[in-house]
Amino acid sequence: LYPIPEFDLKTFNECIPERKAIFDHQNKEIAAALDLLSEYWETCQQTKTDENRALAFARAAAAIKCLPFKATNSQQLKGIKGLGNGHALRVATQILESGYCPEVEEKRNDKKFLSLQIFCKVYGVGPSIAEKWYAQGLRTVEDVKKLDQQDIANNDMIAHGVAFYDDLNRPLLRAEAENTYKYITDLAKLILPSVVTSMNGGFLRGKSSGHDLDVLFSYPEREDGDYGLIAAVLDELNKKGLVVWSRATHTDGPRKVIEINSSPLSSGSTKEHLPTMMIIFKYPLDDRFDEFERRDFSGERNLGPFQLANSNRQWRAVRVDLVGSTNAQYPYAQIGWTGSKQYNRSLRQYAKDSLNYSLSSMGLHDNGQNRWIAAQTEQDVFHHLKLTYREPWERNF
Ligand code: DCP
Ligand code: MG
Repeated sequence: LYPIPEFDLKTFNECIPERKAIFDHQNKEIAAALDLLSEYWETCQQTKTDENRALAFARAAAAIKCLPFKATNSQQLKGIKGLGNGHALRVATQILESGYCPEVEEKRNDKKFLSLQIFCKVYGVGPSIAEKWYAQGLRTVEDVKKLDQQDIANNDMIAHGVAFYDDLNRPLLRAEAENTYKYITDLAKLILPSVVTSMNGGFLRGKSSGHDLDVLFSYPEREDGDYGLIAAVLDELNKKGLVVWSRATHTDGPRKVIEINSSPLSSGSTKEHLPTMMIIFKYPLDDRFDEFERRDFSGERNLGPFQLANSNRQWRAVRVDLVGSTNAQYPYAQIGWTGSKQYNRSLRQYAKDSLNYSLSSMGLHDNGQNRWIAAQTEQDVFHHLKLTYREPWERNF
């Protein structure tokens, strides 16, 4: 009926991580509608079924983002793996036919969803705390700020998330991210000259703004793991008074060296086991670190998050994640921390289903042969996975 030249549905459906999605794809309205439904079910999840709905709509949105043509008729969307022939296709059809999907608009304006959405934008808050706050009668960030800080004071992450809500929800611009990246990696190179660094996450995929800066470090393998590099970088930043808040994960004790015959990786979360430092960082309002880092911040040291947020400050709070990997882990860590989240999911699912491999940010494990597979570069990883290499900006699922 509406044949699409050079689009072969069979090839498109064969292998999902063979697909490409650039940030500026051609079907934004449909993808946005499906992404909203995914966000709705993720935010309002009460049951495992809701969580699965969120995943299904995220998969459907990803399929749409990968289409190499602008859809004009729903006939063109039939039989697409990931989109399916049910609920998501009906939503896509309505958007195509009338530019409007009543279900999407109803959910977008749902009062409870709007509140939960605001709560989930508080750093450190997920669907379960959001639901709890809603049940307590809270509706807005102002309501949360008014909590006599009992509820939030015993979680310093959330306390900072609330206090710096406006700062942390202002998009981080690429120039600001690059500026911060340079400042932090220059410091790291003074500590360990052989360190290799990259700016990963959404910026590497070509986004012009993001919610945080993701910095990945790579260093030679050593018995005691990570040279303490991430902690040493944090120390330096702390000495200069540039850290508002930080929390380390996965830095307890020497990490296991990747070795042949060690136990298979779990195929769960993406960020497992790599030492990570989550930071709320002071970014100079005038974008200039040279003068800024010489300032005396000692007066700010003993202020609580709310006092600090309301003080007369010359900086904006910005989220930075520092992630460490050994040189052997680096190609895998790069893929894991480049994302997108949905791209990683499809890659891991494919590795498991088609090759019986477990893929994570730490490495690739052949479960059949019970061995780890080494890689020097991201290209090697794609080769091991029997996939065509995709550039980071083609991974915007
Ligand atoms: N990641 C993942 N699974 C998660 C969270 C993250 O695979 N649950 C990976 C993919 C992300 C990367 O880590 O691209 C960085 O995480 P961010 O949350 O910073 O996501 P982005 O950088 O992609 O987006 P943003 O612009 O919001 O920072
Ligand atoms: Mg990011």
